Amino acid sequence: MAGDSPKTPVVAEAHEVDTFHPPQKMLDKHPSKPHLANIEEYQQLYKESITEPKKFWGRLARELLTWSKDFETVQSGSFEGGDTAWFLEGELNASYNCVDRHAIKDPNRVAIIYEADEPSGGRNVTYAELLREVSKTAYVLKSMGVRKGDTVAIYLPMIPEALVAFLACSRIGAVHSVVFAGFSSDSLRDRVIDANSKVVITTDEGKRGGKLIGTKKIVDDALKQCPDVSHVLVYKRTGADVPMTPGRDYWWHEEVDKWPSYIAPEPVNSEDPLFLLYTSGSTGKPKGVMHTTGGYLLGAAATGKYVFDIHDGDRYFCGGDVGWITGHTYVVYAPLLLGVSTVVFEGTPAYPNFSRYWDIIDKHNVTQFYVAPTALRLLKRAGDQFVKNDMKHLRVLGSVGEPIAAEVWKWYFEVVGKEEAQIVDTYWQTETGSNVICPLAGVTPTKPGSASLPFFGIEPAIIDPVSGEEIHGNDVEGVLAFKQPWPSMARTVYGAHRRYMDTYLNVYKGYYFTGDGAGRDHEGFYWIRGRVDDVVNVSGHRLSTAEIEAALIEHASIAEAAVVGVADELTGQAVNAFVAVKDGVEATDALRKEFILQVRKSIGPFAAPKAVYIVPDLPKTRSGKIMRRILRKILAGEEDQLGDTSTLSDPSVVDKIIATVHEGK
Ligand code: 6R9
Repeated sequence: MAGDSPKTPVVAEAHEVDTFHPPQKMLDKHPSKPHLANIEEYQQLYKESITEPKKFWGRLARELLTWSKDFETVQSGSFEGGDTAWFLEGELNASYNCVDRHAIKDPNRVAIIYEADEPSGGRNVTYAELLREVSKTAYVLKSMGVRKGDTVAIYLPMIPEALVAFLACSRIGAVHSVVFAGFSSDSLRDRVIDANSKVVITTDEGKRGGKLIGTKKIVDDALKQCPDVSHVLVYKRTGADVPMTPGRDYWWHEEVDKWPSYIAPEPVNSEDPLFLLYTSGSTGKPKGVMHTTGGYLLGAAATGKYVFDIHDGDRYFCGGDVGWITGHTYVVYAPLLLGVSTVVFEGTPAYPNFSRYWDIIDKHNVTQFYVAPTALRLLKRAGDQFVKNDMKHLRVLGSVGEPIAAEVWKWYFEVVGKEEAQIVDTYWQTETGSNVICPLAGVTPTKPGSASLPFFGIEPAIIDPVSGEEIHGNDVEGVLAFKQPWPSMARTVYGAHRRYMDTYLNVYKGYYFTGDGAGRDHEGFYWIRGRVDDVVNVSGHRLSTAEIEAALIEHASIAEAAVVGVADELTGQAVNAFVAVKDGVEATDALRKEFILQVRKSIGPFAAPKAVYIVPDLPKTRSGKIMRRILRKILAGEEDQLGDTSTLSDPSVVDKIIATVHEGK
């Protein structure tokens, strides 16, 4: 396969989809060669990973990670028992694996390429410097009373100190719980309380797209209702004058100055938690997804190596934020575990102009770039004149977080990659820890819009949602599940194991349920269709409609709310809210603005509804269930396909809602 020219259509007839092979030019500029010789080698290894997972993962775990104590049991437990464990007797330390082993070998190698919001403001951090920073910060956390197993909340923008904070926690066996710095104070409060975090790490302010973000102020507001937080560590990013609470708030630069540059890493058990990360599900309350150390790190390292074709000396740039799983696994863990340079970009793709990503790729000779299609849609729309850069070192262009439309895929390949880099559309979730359905760069042929084939150890199943039975063979559609445990799967929802079981493992017995619909085509390629639950995906951000409804209902004027996702050209999906106001409340533009503000305040600006429709009532069944399907159809302009509305308690509300939507308010 490798070596064929790109764009070779190998499928014709009923399936008019082009298949793209790894471009010859990508292989020509390769520093050596891809880790696997060809697709046959993938197939052979894949087979071993499914039929002999213990042999396969035991070998990879010893090859890619450094263990202070070797494991004996590669895997134990089952989906049914909800007790999957990997590398049981093994002990290791995440920060040792990400930092020390590279700092010892090659101290001057660049670990972090920091690209600040202002193009002139960045700097590099070597592995030796990173080791010193991580050690000092680990000491600071210890001095604040953080012990092995304790949780530390991180509310930081995209700066090198975010990575230092992650690694400082893991160095002493503490659990990081990162909260995306776009979340409001209410959301931060809920996550700090749920995770029992006693220490919070933040900045005075953040800087993004030329705008300042009052991170410390948001933390102060959140902590008014978090009496158990004893310490706040504040990194001075902008020098803004922010209030410091004596005895609780400490400046990062003053604290790290007190401690030595080396602290020994604390070995933890493979199954000790590494982090919590909150994500949205179909119910209102976000879930604290828990990942453990050995298995998660192995997933990150293995996908970094094989999916992104990472080699020594590469410069890897993932545009995701460390506040989401993509940033955890592919800004921090995968590149650092493999000892390459990771770009930490503080800004936005549109500042100071739409060339920013491409300028960064040129400036740092980036070899792999990874971003969500929402950013690509924005940049494609801005125009090709912004993509004048050579970017001649690029070998891999990754896509993540939502389906990528074929025309965006082709633009990425042709205009950004100049047909010299391979596109890898990677499907995965917060819960899977690392890529699960994805091509291997340099090896797997791809089709625009398909996430292609399963990663090692992932055995996908397409299930008929009506019968609950697995549908075998190709050319099938259904919901996507996995048949056997893999190392980086989430182990629980923090403090809510029952919820974990009910959401992922009890839906179809013996399977892990993803919550996504998918098809498997005639060649066994997977096509992800999107969520089948009440989760919407706005600009690659995962939001729960129930969570937004709960936020709206907090407003004194709202009686009831129903939120649906609608297709949006730029953001993939957009949030639309229908609200029924209380008696006597008048529908005004000012009120609509207040409702939007309510969501921004309660969750964060990224969850704000794009449209709010104030309607006399919501379409409900006689038992009171809101028929969101009808709202979706109305928004899609499919009013003639509403189906049977006679079961509604008041069918006449439908016409009123249609009139409101047509009016645009
Ligand atoms: C990594 C991440 C997970 C949900 C997932 C699915 C959607 C992710 C995708 C994709 C189509 C892809 N998703 N990658 N859909 N193609 N390549 O995004 O994690 O925030 O937990 O979201 O995102 O719907 O279930 P997370």
